[in-house]
Amino acid sequence: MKNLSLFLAAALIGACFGATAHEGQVHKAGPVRKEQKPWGIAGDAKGARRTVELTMRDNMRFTPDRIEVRQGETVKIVLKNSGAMLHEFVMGSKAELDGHAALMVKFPNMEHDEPYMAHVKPGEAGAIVWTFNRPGDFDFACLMVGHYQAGMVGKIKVTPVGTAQSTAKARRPDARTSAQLD
Ligand SMILES: [Cu+2]
Repeated sequence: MKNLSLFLAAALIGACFGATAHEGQVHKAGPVRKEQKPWGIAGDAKGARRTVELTMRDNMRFTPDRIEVRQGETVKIVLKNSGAMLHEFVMGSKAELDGHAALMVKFPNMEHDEPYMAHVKPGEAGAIVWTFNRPGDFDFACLMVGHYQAGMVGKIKVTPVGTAQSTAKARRPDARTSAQLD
């Protein structure tokens, strides 16, 4: 029964995401797998050089509500639930989160789990390790029914490697290594 509902949920998410996903991307029902997403890919804990801690509260806010990383960084994201209700952390594009949130409204008990999500019970903490290997502006949200709609969302900025270098150059115009890069 559990397997069936998991399969059903995965199929629904696949069907939903399929509409907004990049062409050629295949969504399969099944166990958690490492899959390249526009906002990165599941990382290995031993590759994480940095830990970012977010707190989720019943006022429907994440603190902080912004994550900034450099392209290529593997980050351990620790999610603390300081509220009295279940919260979750789901990364994605705005379009995918919108679609997923709408599905949650239709199927509030839908089970969903992917490496870029964490579901955290009140008073507990969860963690995910993620490699931000693609630059861009992405979103994260709690998709529990009512929470997303109440604005329980945040932003992720992944700075491209090239931009990070030119920023460093601008700060240290006379540095030898910068000159060599030119
Ligand atoms: Cu929430």
